[in-house]
Amino acid sequence: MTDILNLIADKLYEGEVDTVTSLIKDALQQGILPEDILHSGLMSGMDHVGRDFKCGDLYVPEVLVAARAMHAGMDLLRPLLSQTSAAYSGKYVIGTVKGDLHDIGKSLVKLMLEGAGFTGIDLGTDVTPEAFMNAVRENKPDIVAMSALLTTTMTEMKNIIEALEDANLRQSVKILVGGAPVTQAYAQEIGADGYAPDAARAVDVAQSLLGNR
Ligand code: B1M
Repeated sequence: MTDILNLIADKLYEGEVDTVTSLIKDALQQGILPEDILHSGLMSGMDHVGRDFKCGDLYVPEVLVAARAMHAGMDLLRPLLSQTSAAYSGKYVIGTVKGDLHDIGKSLVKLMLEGAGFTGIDLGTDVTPEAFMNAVRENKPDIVAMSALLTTTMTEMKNIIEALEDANLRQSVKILVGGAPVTQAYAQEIGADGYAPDAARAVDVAQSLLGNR
């Protein structure tokens, strides 16, 4: 089992979209759980990409093709991971904040929320405070979930909370924040209701914010 998962991680690192998808199909046929393929295959490959990007061994174009392979893999796993018999948990609006194009972590949070019985709207990346505010007004979600991956964009989360306050919409939603540079202390400082370090814990925090557990 670990051989094929390691191979998925390696091929994701190399950005080989077709090989990644065909290996995932093989792994599923071998009875490997979608959760294991996600964590020990795709996410492990993406971690390797992140490490090498940080130290300058990989550049943006290579990271982009790896991200494309990650998305292709997640697209294959999505129907399996979001198959749920969970009762309805609540409604979310999710997005990556203005100026930030990173969408993999946000998409994972969305996937896990759906697997836990949440439904909602994905506003995508580079989402302005106005777009968050309009989405809250139109869709009346229980939770606004924001992701930021850059230290320069995480400050947008505060702007979104302020925009919701100014529009008298803040009290109607719970605000959940996350992303690599975000911390519990930062979440408290900007007045968010909850913080989660990863997608699985985002679901736990969302459930507890809504009093579901
Ligand atoms: Co960029 N990038 N990137 N990048 N990129 C990082 C984030 C960086 C840490 C790399 C590094 O230097 N070490 C660094 C940020 C440094 C900082 O500010 N602290 C960085 C930089 C600098 C940049 C550019 C500025 C590079 C440049 O152009 N010179 C540029 C900015 C573009 C922009 O957004 N305006 C840039 C561009 C890109 C790509 C476009 C090439 C690509 C994104 C492609 C895409 O998303 N479609 C990219 C990528 C892929 C990365 C790394 C390598 C991987 C991010 C990722 O997808 N990880 C990243 C390095 C790293 O993280 N190690 C890096 C996998 C994903 C599953 O993890 O998104 O962290 P993550 O999500 C986690 C948790 O954070 C959490 O749950 C997930 C796990 O379960 N989480 C939440 C996320 N959102 C949450 C929300 C929640 C709760 C939990 O509640 C709502």
